Amino acid sequence: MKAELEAIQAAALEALKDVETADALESLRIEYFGRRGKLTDVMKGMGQLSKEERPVIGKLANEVRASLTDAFEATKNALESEHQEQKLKAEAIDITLPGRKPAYGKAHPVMQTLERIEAIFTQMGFQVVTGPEVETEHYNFDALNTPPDHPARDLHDTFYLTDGHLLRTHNSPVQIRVMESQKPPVRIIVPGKAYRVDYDVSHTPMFHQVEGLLVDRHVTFSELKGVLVSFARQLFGDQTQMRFRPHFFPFTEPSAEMDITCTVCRGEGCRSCGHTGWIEILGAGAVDPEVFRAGNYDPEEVTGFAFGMGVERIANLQFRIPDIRTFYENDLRFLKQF
Ligand code: 2U9
Repeated sequence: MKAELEAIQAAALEALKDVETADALESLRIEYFGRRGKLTDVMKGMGQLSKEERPVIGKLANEVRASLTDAFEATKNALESEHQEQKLKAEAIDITLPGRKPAYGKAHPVMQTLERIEAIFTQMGFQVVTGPEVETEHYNFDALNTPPDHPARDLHDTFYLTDGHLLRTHNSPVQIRVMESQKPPVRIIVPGKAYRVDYDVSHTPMFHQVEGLLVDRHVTFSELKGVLVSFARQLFGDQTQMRFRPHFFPFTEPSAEMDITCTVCRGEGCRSCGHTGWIEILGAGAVDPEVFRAGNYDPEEVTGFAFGMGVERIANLQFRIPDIRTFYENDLRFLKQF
């Protein structure tokens, strides 16, 4: 039996040398240590040994078992660390490879124009204020001296929501809100989105406006002209000429529209300017006393001026796009050009 144990030990150690996988190791383990394994069989036969032999062989059997258990454990560890090493090798990252370039985005052309407009007015001391796009009829129309039968209130022009709410048709409600919450003097611009039921080559249902409001004691119309002339020269260049034409808005009195010499023909007359040499860029006027009252300002104490411009329209003078709806089709081939 001693010889048998030694043979088993030698055979097992020899077989372990050839083991290359965890599965093969497990099969070998079962072959020797399993319920019907070779070592197990010998151990079972111990009962037939004589009293004298039993402790001697028993000791040897235990030693063989312990040494084989150690050898199996060592092989298992060796296989595991080899597997781990191979895995690390396969997953190795070549840090010398050049990285992937991130896809850089940039501001939408309308935002580029909006930012230029903002920069000019903030440099003149105007503060940027924003407000809600969902408004009430009060802030969008009533407070701005727009009569109940004014065509702007028409269902065909205004997006009405429920409960007397609507999508603001201009940014002017924000100025009313500022007047309600802040004492004069006020010098603000209001950039943001406005909404009108309109869709053609020069109108989209959502568009951007920059409106402005300046209120103080003794503000005059000539200061309004000074601010707007300075603005237009900075945006369109020093050679640009301007003219003011009388106009009507419910919220300003007197009111005017400002034209600049056509950016395409420089005033010669062309298709872009309808052969007039002039292009309208904004509306403006002295704040109507009724509007001051709606904002809780006393028209006997303060005067002021306001102006408003459509950002897409101004962006288009810069970029000359035949159809401004293309601004909002999200075609990257179009947007990447700016
Ligand atoms: C208050 C008082 C007065 C805002 C003004 C305009 C003139 C104007 C248009 C330009 C092109 C709108 O985008 S557009 O269609 N706007 O011409 N807006 S004065 O007047 C105000 C606003 C608020 C409290």
